[in-house]
Amino acid sequence: RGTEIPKPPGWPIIGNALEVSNQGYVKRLAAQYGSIFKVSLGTGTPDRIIISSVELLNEICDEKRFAKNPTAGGLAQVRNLTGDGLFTALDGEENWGLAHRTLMPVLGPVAIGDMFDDMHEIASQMVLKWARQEEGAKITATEDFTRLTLDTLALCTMDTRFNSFYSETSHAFVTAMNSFLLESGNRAVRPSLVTDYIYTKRTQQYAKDMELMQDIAKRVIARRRAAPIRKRDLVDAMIHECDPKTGKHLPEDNIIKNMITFLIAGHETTSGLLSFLLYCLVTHPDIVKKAREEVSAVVGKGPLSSSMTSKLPYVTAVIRETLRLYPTAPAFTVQLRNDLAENPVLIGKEQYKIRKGESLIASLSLIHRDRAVYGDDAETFRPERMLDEHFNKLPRNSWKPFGNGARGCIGRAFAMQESTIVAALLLQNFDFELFDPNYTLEVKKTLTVKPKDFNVRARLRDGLT
Ligand code: MNH
Repeated sequence: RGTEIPKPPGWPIIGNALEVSNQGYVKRLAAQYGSIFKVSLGTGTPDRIIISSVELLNEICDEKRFAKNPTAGGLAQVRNLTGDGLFTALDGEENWGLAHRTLMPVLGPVAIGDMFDDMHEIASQMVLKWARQEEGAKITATEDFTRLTLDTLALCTMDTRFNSFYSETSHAFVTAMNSFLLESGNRAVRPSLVTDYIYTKRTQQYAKDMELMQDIAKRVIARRRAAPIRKRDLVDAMIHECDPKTGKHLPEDNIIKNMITFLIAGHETTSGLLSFLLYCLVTHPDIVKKAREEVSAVVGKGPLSSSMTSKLPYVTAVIRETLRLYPTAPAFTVQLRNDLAENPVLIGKEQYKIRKGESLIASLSLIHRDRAVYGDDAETFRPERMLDEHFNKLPRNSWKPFGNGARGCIGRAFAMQESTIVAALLLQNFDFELFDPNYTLEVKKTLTVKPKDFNVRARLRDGLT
């Protein structure tokens, strides 16, 4: 019963490892083998199944049968640092429930609304920096968005200022994080013997990077313990609140793991989103015109205020459409639930066989371009399709940039508000063009994706600032 999943031929011992270490292998193999295929990373490693259609994604979003599996691929390596923190916790791990219940209220809609002023302040720092640059000068958009999202996350959730806009170089946390994430990705597709015995220098650097991030987190916690400010933010909740269900406090090591989790998960993806958003805008003047009309009508020339962010449906649609074409967390991974009696489970019209222990990777960048749902213009940037009246009618599970269910993104409202503020301010204040008119988009992948070498020029509009 059931159909076996297509699998490209591989080599003895190493399986398809050579192919898989090349960028873009998912797209290439999906074009050849279809919306589900498996690859082997060599003897002793369970096969990876990659899916790229809404029909199959819809099946694996069923939390009764499937659960997040952070023990495969890059995430397994990130666990070296963040362990049972929210993002990398195993399904059902105790501290996940504890942290989830403790932190949901401080990232809910009311709390996010209260963060408006801090978000606006950091966004204004970036606007001023760009406004004070000589007209036509090169703006390294992705780097500045990383400054913005890191500083915003640190200020809003940890009451800490990284002051990244006052430094020419990246913050030490970002440098260590990038080096750590890159190596985590590499370790995931490299035999562990090579990592442990041949690449010893890299392994030492890996340990150093982790230590640096831990030190930064520890310092923030120490400061907050020494001088409690009772700002009801993430750090405050982790230190002082207890879980409403069990009455327990988070253990100290888990607080550190979660702080690092938020510093990483809370800035990298949003920075990528803003970069792709600006790329989509500079390459679509007609869409800039419409979005700007909306911003002019709602915000005008005056300051942006908190209540306006929910009154910009077209800007919201632009953000959603950017996340459809360029989901900056480009994949998530699940496996069959451990407590499931039935094995194998069959999925899809073709009744593909899924066995326990196999990981299923949802390739969002391909799924979000599924023509069965998005039609023949699935590759086109067209925000109209993401206006509420259409968005709310999309088939289930066809737009999943924030992941699925209980393990979906806890920072979704945070990210949406932050990007709405930035998009509105940029549209209000600047005209943009590509720095290099011949720029062609190349996507750079670590664990998240960003446009490679994306730079713009900005011209201040009507002396607004
Ligand atoms: Mn976020 C989980 C995407 C912004 C904190 N996030 C996820 C997942 C996706 C995701 C996808 C699920 C991953 C998986 O199933 O393995 N997140 C995004 C995107 C943006 C984003 C595309 C911005 C755009 N995330 C943010 C922000 C924060 C944050 C901002 C913090 C304020 N995300 C998290 C955390 C988790 C998560 C924490 C883990 C949640 C859990 O498993 O309980």
